[in-house]
Amino acid sequence: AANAALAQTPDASMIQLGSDIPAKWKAPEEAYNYVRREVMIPMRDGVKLHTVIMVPNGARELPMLLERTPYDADGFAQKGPLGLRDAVRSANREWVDDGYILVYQDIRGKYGSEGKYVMTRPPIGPLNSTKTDDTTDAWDTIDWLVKNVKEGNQRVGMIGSSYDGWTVTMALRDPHPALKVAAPESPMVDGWMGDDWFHYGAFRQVNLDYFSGQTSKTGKGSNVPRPGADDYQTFLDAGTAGNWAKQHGFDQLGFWNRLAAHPSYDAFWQLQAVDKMMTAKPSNVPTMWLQGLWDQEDMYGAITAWEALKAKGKAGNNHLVMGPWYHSQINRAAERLGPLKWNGDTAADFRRDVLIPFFNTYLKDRKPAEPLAPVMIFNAANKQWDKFADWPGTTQLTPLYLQADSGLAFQVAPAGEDSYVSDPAKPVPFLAPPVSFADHDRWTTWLLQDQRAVATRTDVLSYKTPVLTAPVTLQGAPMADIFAKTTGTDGDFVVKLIDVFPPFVAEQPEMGGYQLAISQDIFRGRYRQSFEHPTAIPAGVVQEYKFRLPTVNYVFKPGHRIMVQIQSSQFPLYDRNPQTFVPNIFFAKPEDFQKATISVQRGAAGASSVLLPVVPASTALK
Ligand code: PG9
Repeated sequence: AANAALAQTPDASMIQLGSDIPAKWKAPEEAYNYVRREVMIPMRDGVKLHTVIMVPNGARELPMLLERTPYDADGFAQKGPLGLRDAVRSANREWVDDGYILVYQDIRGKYGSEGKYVMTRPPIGPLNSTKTDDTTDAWDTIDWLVKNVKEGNQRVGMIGSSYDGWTVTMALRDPHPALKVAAPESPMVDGWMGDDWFHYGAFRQVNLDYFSGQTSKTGKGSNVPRPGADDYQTFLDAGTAGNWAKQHGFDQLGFWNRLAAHPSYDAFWQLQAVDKMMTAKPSNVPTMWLQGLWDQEDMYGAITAWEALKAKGKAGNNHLVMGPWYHSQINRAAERLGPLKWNGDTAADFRRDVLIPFFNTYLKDRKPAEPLAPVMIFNAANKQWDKFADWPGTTQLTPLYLQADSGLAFQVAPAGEDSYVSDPAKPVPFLAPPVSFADHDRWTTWLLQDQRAVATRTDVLSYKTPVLTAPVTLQGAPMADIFAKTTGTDGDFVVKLIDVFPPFVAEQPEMGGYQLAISQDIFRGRYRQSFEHPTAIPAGVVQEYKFRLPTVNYVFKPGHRIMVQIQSSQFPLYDRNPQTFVPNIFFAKPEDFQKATISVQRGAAGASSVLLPVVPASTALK
């Protein structure tokens, strides 16, 4: 029988003439509840930007939610799922439920878009000699959208976190009339002062992988390969960030070269600081500035931009929201943050109950059920949102002074000092080694780790109050005000404001004695007199280091203690200060790295303190 089958003459249905791949394949679309359009939107200079538009079936007169991203628009709007809810990223599901057209665009020079990529492209002007920037690109995009998306209602809202939050801020510099509302989430606002690249001049080495990932290719580049699993050792062996960059071919990367040539707050940084641009031309678009209270990447931007607009009289339409979130957690599940647990998903609830109603007010003429408070800041001690008519709760700061014997009190201490040796060969780890920058869970929660991990080191000073018998409520930004001398000619100061939990916490035993930093930052000593013009620290002479710490809305409860920790490194997140003044720390030589004895002053010689925004009673709205 087998032989008989072989002998059979094949008929025409058995033979493929030509290719098995049709010249043009069209997948049936009936089963989808949306249409996915990919378009190339022309900008004023002819460059076309790749844009994905997700339109629900049957849409009529719907607003558009626009996100401009350097992180691959295709990835925000998958091709597979039949339902729009599943095709968009999870944070956008509530928007789909509410009835929105979702638009994702690759910014110039990234992924599917034409043109040249420039890192957080400065605005047209002294740093950008072309005729386009992310303000004109947003304008041209919105103009095209309102003219070409027939299912739209001629109104656009812009949203996005981090880099995508920065693209929102750039659109606000000269908003298209159809841009009716905006939400920059954890936007990068000032890369030198306190967002991604530096904090008060201390360089964040975690970004070295970002530079190669983002600027070695139009698509996604890779992280730099490592010689071992522990980034503490890797970066110690590299010596300086400059060395490390050189070893890994970074001299080919334009942005790294510009950043490394501008370690101080010169015109390069000042002319691209978004809050400064906002002050020059404040926007009237209703805007909700959002960020996390433990935002490990862009802690500085949202509140600073909100303050800049407020100072320009933009109060009515200018909202501030600080949630119990790590960086961009507003777009993820947020039932907890590190060891802290909340009642429900603080991000999803917020998106549904506050953010979307805010957008609907301007895009759908739908009033929110309750009027929106100008300021909403989560109180992590009480596990609740507090609403405020204004912020901060007080502009009066109360000094909490360092005392002898590791004490901390609201009275000035008698004169004295506490010394430690800061050794660049053994910097204080920002996370207990082994540490990997690629470990997402540890990276997103490092600001909340138990500071007992470093409290026993001899190069970390810890001061604490007695056990509190009454609550101490803070509503605003604390300031570190440290008087210190050093045997070196440069040096860093890290100051942490910490809530020390009671020794036993019955409802969560792992929190017994926990040292939770509620606000912390680093300051590079050479910038104590000027961010633009660094100066050597005179060895052995007391100097003042005064800098603002991240904003808090917090209650130290009875039974807890307030703690302040001071140290001179947080490695490998921040590059090491050689403690010898050199023109550019990126290119310090091995011999520049020297031990230094730091003597922190108390009392008459310099009353070191942390200035606290203490309020006698909460100013939150009832
Ligand atoms: N924090 C990231 C970033 C923002 C802006 C510039 C560079 C990096 C981000 O999450 O997008």
